[in-house]
Amino acid sequence: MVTALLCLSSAIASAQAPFDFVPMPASVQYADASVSAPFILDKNVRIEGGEAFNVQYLKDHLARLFDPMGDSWAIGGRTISFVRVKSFPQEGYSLEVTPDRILISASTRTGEFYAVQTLLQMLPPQVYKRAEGPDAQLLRQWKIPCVQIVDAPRFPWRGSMLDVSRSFFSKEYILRHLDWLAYHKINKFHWHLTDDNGWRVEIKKYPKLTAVGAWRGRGEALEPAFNSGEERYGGFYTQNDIREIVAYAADRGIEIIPEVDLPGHSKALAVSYPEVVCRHDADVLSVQGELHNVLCVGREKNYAMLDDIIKEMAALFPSKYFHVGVEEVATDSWKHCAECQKLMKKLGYTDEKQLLGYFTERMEKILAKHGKTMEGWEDIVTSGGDLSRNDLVLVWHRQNVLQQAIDAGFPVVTQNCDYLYLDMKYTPAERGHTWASIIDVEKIYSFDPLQGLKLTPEQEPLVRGLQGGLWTEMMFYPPHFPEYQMFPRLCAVAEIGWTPQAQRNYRDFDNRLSRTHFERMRNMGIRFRIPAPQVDAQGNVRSPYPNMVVRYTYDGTAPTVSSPVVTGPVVTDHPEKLRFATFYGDLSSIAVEVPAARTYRKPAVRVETSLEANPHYPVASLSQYEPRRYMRTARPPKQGDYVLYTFEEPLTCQRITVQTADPVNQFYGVTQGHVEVQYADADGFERLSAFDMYNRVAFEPARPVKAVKIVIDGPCEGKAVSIQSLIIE
Ligand code: TNX
Repeated sequence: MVTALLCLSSAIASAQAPFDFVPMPASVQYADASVSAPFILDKNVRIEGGEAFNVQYLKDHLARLFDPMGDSWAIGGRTISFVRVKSFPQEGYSLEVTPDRILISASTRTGEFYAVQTLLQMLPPQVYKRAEGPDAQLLRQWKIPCVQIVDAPRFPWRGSMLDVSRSFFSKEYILRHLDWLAYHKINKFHWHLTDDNGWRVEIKKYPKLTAVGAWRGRGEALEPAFNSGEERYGGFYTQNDIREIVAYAADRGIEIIPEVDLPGHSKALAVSYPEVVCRHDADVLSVQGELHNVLCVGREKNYAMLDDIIKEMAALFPSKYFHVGVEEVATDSWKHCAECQKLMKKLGYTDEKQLLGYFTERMEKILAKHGKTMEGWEDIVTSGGDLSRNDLVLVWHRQNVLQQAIDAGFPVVTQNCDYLYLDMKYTPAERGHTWASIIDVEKIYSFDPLQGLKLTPEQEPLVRGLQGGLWTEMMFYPPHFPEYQMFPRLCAVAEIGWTPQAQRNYRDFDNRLSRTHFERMRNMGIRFRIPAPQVDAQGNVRSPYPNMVVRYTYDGTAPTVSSPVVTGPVVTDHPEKLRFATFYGDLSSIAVEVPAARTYRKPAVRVETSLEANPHYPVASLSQYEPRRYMRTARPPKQGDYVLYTFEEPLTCQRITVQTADPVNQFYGVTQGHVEVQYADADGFERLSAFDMYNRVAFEPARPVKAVKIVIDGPCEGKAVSIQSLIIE
């Protein structure tokens, strides 16, 4: 009897107030809990009204909490009632919880959908978990304290950009991503579908775009890139996939804006249909080092082809906007092309850059013909084209560029690279780009799209909002890195876009994340980033959050879920081998060390190589042991090439790490090669292992070492290979 009672009471849980909403609604007013009874949600609550999809979505989620026996939602006195009230703004709603009724009012199905999202955040986090089989822990009921929420977003544009060219993401992954956006009331998905390293959208009239342009690897038209390896790598979305994805998004209040990046970033298009690029053999490289990736603006047939492509895509994407890129174009390519020069003369232009303006004007017209308004990166403004002020400008540089675009009269969305580039590192020790900034959660949260701007009242509505952007050059490892880079930073994007500025507070946001939202995301299946523990020089360790533990190892390996938890002082004679990581269930942070416990040695070394070095990155860098200096070759390496490090004195040490790829971007590593060692007491070289996925070989020499040799075994990725100084402990 007693046991039964205990079970029962533990199954009746109660939400804590305040609720940990993310993003925080504009207005939340709790009723006095001492006088008003809570609303009791159980399987007997009836749902009244509501748009069919929203009701089903709510029911599907509630079925993860309550036993869905029969059609029990149809009986009982308490209700969740949806009503349509015209006066609400487009995405706004109110949600009123009283003891007998949850009343949701909105003017649109999207407003209703967002009210449902807010309601889900009043429920336990397992509402986000697809309950699989008998392990589903069902509740008997859940008490929701009475509250009144009146809510609408601060900005109409709250977006996520995903580059699916550099890394490919399956249809299933995109659908999951859309779910995650919807849970955060993010309403735009900017789908960067094409770039130099892969064309990802089926175009019936030009089948080679995906037969050829969607694949890279050895022997493919597109070379291996970003550690995708020798094997064929890639993929694309069929038009049916796209229809399915677009409809799935629309149900969840998300508009998908396709991007075809033109006229630069077009290597994948150019390898599929080589006639689209200028005919010349000058070595004009794009910022990313691509050759021949710019469409010929003087070739009239290109516009007919782009018209065909846009026609097919315009039919797939109901969005009013269509993004045509226009950034980072190596316009010098047009300098060496007879057709482009002829066009320049005809138009009376004196600078190739003006041709970019001409191209954007042409694209605007083609898009208009297919019912679309042009969207482009900020470069559409600076290109000098005579453009409609309906065109939407996506600014990726800083606030001064946003101001310029606004002053020129364009509506704008910011993806400010200092705050909203989700491919940047969170902290210096983590993986990611650094060229724009290092962006931890607090920094992104601190951003206000209006900061630094001087706007007249008429200009203010031109700022449509913001989006976080994930470029995917660096996603190949570690596993789940895209999610790591996106979350929780996208939670901050959601709140910046939704919550009134005056109500935003980072400490409060961080508390909401750690108290509840991390658990929600875990149930959503997001492998989000966990911050590393703080470790000081004395070996004192602190977990970043009270509900996360720190695990450790003694042997220099990264801690795993089965490593011991730090509960008191960790005693060891070898502090240099200690590694710590924060764990939240099976999600873990990067591993960190006791600062300065490892000592690095810099023995005199002579370096010779068969490789020709780029003069800016000389081989001499390799004897200097400076972490930021490295050697880069002038040409791709060939089989048999080598780099030989010979120590002046036989070297006794614990460990040598041979690290290739550049230390800044981790590009251009040795992907096919191995390391050999010559011991001081031996004549020949002994073969060690091949380079791993991190383009690295580490070994612990048992005897004094005379020399270390890198040997290239086959073609490597990219146009060069980068080699760092040895790391010696
Ligand atoms: C710049 S921002 C790019 C992308 C890169 C990104 C890497 C922009 C419009 N172009 O092509 O992937 O930097 O951070």
